[in-house]
Amino acid sequence: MEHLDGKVAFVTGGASGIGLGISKAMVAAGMRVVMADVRQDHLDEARGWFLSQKLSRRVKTVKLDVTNRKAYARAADKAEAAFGKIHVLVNNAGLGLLGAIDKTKFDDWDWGLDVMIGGVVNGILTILPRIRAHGEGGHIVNTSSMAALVPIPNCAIYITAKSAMVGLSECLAGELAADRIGVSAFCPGPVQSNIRELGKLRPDKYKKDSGLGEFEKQLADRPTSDLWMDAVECGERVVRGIRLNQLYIFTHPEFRAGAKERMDKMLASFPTPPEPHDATFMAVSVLRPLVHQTYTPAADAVQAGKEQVVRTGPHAVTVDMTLIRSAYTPDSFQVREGDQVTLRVTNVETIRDMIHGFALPDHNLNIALAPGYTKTMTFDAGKPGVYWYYCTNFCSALHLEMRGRMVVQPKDATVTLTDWHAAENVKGQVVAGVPSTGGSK
Ligand SMILES: NC(=O)c1ccc[n+]([C@@H]2O[C@H](COP(=O)([O-])OP(=O)(O)OC[C@H]3O[C@@H](n4cnc5c(N)ncnc54)[C@H](O)[C@@H]3O)[C@@H](O)[C@H]2O)c1
Ligand SMILES: [Cu+2]
Repeated sequence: MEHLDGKVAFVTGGASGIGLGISKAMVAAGMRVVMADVRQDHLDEARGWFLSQKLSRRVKTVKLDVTNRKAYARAADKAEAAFGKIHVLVNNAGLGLLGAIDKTKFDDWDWGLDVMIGGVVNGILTILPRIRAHGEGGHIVNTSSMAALVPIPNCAIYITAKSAMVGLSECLAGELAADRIGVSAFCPGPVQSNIRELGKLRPDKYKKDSGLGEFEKQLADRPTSDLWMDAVECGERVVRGIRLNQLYIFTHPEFRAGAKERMDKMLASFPTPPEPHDATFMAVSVLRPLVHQTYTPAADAVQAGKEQVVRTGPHAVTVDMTLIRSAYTPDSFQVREGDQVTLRVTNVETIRDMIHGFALPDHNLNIALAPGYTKTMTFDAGKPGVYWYYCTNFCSALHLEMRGRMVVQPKDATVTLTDWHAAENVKGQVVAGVPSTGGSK
């Protein structure tokens, strides 16, 4: 969403820490913001700050526990009553629930997932239909964490919930794009906030079966470091991410290396099966049953030995071509500037998986063709020149031994190039295919 001026945001956990930073940055960008939070003291303090800045008309505070679906609908009603339409939903309310897996108990998991996943689901199901309904587009920000991309031990509940925000955002981004609703997974690193006050937030119903009481006490005493990012600066990045419709909003460049390491590990874990070009590493007995394959040529297939270049009109040429490693037949043909060229190519390989490419630079052609397949392409030979076509596939891509050239003769040229079929071609006769010279070096 490029233009934020006058738009309305609904920010959960919006009265403290990062959520308040986002609210402040949004108001600075001309938006109106509904701050929804479960802590009344945070709401009062936040309202007090906006009052002191003479900006209180631009914000509204609503007490809301995001796990309460009925209350969520009422909060959305209040937001619309105050500001009209909601354009941006920031699912930010969260809990710094850390602790080793052996310490966690069911109430800890239930609380964490109810707020950090359930609360987000409630937000989306409550507010997304309202955003769609006004048709002006919008944006959803789901607060994840760098910890979802660079996982660390001893925070299984937190990482479970925050990883879900990445997947959820990626899924919704594709789904909502057509309605001009952007989605971002917002993954901050350490930011100054009140996240250590976890103990004050735990509702009674999640207290019976908890193993994290000791941890909550320790966390309360943890000082906030000056090294952590300022919450308003963090909020400004969110505003920028909404403007640019960034799928991922990141704040801390120092975590890039860790994220790369994780991604590299994933990529390295994909299976890489051998293909026929790796045959030198295979036992013959494995290979033999694979190499004698036959394909029933389709009706439009070009047969080996029947390649030809035919002028079919004053400005039209048809080229029937075959390809087999490492040669195109013909490996050279000529047309005139302004011709429309119809190229029919058949891969006449009989070895399974022996896929070849055909790329023709400057003519927007780049295909891959499996054995037995035929493809017909039509293009304009609009500019005189010599254009090399080549196989882009693994077999011969590196040293380009599988290649040929198309010569486009200038319109007014009187000189005929001495290519093997050039003269016949210009006279408009049928030219029989000749065997390729293959990888002449
Ligand atoms: N601070 C960081 O370093 C950091 C890093 C990565 C991600 N995050 C995430 O950022 C978000 C904001 O955290 P913060 O650090 O600003 O903490 P914070 O405690 O300062 O703010 C969170 C706010 O959410 C509210 N909240 C908690 N449970 C709620 C509920 N059920 N319903 C409504 N509101 C509720 C709290 O009252 C609080 O005002 C969280 O999702 C957190 O996981 C924080
Ligand atoms: Cu090839």
